[in-house]
Amino acid sequence: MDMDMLTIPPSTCGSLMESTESHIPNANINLQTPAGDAIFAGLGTFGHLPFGACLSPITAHIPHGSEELAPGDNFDVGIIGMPFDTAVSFRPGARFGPSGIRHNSKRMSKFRGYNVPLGLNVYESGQKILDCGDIPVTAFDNTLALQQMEQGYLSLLHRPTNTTQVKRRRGETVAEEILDTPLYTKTGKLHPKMITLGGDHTLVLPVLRALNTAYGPVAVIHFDSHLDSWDPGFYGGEDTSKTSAINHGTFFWHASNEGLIRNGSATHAGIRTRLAQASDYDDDFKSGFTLQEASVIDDIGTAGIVENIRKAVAGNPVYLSIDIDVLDPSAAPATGTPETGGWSTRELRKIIRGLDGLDIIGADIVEVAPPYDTQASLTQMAAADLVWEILGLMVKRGPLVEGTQSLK
Ligand SMILES: [Mn+2]
Repeated sequence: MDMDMLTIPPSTCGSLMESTESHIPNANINLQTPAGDAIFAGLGTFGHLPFGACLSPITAHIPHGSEELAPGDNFDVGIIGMPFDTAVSFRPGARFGPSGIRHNSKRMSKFRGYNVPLGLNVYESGQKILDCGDIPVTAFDNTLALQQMEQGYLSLLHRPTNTTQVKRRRGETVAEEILDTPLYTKTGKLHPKMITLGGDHTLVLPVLRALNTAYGPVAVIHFDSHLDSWDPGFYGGEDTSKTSAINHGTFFWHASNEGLIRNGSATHAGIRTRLAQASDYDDDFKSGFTLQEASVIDDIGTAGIVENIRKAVAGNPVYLSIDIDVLDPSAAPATGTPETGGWSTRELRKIIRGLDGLDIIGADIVEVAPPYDTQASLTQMAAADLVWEILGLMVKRGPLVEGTQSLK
């Protein structure tokens, strides 16, 4: 039997025998076990994290800081679901992604929370990590849904962090000075970090719009088999409307045109899509991206891919976006637009850990569509494990203070 399945520690046997002293049968049974919930029990937050009422109620017009935030839980790192999937081109179903990823994160808990490669237990880091639930998103009006996602994200992003004191960093080492203000933020304040559970990939546009209010344009690391920077004139349908122009293949085009991405600091990895024409790569380059195809892993390995990514985003606040279809369909079949020839979960997890030390200020895992998953929930399990790795990176790095670039 796996030790983490124990619900009642052996020491409570004595209490059982003494229960006749109480009027309530078995009153002395200790329900506060070392393992917390049994790993298969619980209400279904990500990794048995506490639920926080961080979204309730959602306030309006937060970007410019003029309004008081509604009462709610403050946190350092939050998990937030965006069950939105009405802007996909092929298979819908990612609206069930947030609940599916949470369900398949059940084996993550404080009791077995130590991440060996990263060398920490996120549950014991001192940072407050909450599962903030899902942003309410309509399935009937994409324009409204985008506004809901942006507003929900803003209301989380502009909450005070739970941690208020931070240490100045010098490169990869931590020195002792205490800083009053983080240098990256437009607001002069610390902002909590969020990991978004998608949802289709379109949600990155409202997220980047929201992040812009705290950080300005950010660097982007994008793992995907597709470019997602297609011109909506081409990819928005024959009679492109304002609504149809924003979809899961065009959101980076919009983000680039809206100035949400730092020039020359965005990078795709894992690309292997068919193109409409060879010049699609040139258009993508104009959107500010560098690119590594999936197959280069055979030539330069995970280390080479990590090195190129780190070079692309060096010294910038980084947004990390993972389309689950970057994985090979053998590892992650349950996604909207699967492409063969992708990476293994081992390779991708190794690459993600290679981002240790970067200032990842937000991340997502998207396009997980549980209706197409295997009986063993392969895709959702892979997604949950990727969230776990990102959580480790964010907690290990700590609150965003000052990048290596500003110390050169
Ligand atoms: Mn994508």
